[in-house]
Amino acid sequence: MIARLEELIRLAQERPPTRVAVAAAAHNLVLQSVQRAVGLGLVIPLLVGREEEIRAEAEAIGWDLHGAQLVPTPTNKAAAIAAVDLVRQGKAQVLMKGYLHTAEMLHAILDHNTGLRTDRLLSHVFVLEVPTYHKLLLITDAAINITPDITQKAAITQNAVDLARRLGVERPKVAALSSIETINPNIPSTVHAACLSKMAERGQIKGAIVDGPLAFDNAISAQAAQEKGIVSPVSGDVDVVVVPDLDAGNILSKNLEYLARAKMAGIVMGAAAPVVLTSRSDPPGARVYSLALAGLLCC
Ligand code: COD
Repeated sequence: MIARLEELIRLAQERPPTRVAVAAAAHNLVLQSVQRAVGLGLVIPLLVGREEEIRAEAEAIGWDLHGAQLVPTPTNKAAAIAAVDLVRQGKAQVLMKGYLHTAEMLHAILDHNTGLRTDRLLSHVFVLEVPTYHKLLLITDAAINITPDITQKAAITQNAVDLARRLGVERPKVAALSSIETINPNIPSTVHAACLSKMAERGQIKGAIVDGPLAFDNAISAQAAQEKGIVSPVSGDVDVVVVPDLDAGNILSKNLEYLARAKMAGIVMGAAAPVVLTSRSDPPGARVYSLALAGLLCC
C-alpha cells in the first residue's frame, strides 16, 4: 500500500517515461512542473498551445525545452481539442490540463465524436497526504460532477475505490459524507450516503466497505465516532471520502491543502486515458505527483 505521495514518484520512475499531452502549456507553473517531471524521468511532454508564448515562458524559467515536442495551436479551445486528439491517436498516453478553464478541458474530453469518453462516468479524485492523518486520503468528487445524483455518486464511489485498489488498498474503507450521521430527508446527502452504503452491501459498488451518512469528524476520528455512540466499520481508518457535492469537496480539499499543509495529487478516472486536471493555482509539486500517478495508471 502506498503511504506517501513521494512513493508515487519512485514507482513511476521504475517505468519508462509517459508521453503526456499538455493542453494550453504556456504558463510558468505548468511548464515548471513539466520541466521537473522531465528531469525526474517521469514524462516526455507534448506541449500544445501558442508556440511563441510557450517558448517565452520556457525561456523565463530557464528551460531550453530539451526533450519536449511543441504542437502549435491558436487558442486554448484548439489546444484542448488537439491535446485530446494526440491521446486518441496514441501519440500521448496521458492528458494534462494546462492554463485553461476546467470546463473547457472537460468539454473537449466529453465530446461525443472527438473526446475520450468511455461507458463510465468521468469523476475526479484528489489523493492527499495530510500530516495529521495516518494514511493517504482520497476525496471525491471535488472537480467534475457538480451536484451528482445517487447513480452518479455510486459511479464516483466506484471510480475512487478502483483508484484506491490500484494504490494497493485491498478493500478500501469509504465514508459517504454528510453533515450528520442520521438520515434526514431534508438533507439529501444523508439519503444519498445511506443508499451508497446499502449499494456496497448488495454488490452494486464493488471491492469496498462503504458506510454513511457520516460527518467528517466521525469519519476521520474513531474517538469522535465513539463519543457520539456511532459504531462504524470505517471510522478512524477511512481511505476514501465521498463528498455531497463539488462545492463541499472543493472546500474540504483546499482547506486541507492550505490550512493542514496537505500535499496532493489529482486524477480524472473514467476517461479513455488518465487525465491530470490540477487547478490553475496548484504548485508544481502537486502537478508532479499527479503526473507520477497518471503514469502509474496508464499502463
Ligand atoms: N462523465 C461522463 N459524461 C458526462 C459527465 C461525466 N462526468 N458530465 C457530463 N457528461 C455528458 C452527458 O452525459 C452529456 O452527454 C454531455 O456530457 C453534456 O452533459 P451536460 O450538458 O450535463 O454537461 P455540461 O456540458 O453542461 O457540463 C459538463 C461539465 C463536466 C463541464 C460540468 O459538469 C462542469 O462544468 N463541471 C464543473 C467543472 C469545474 O468548473 N470544475 C472546477 C472545480 S476546480
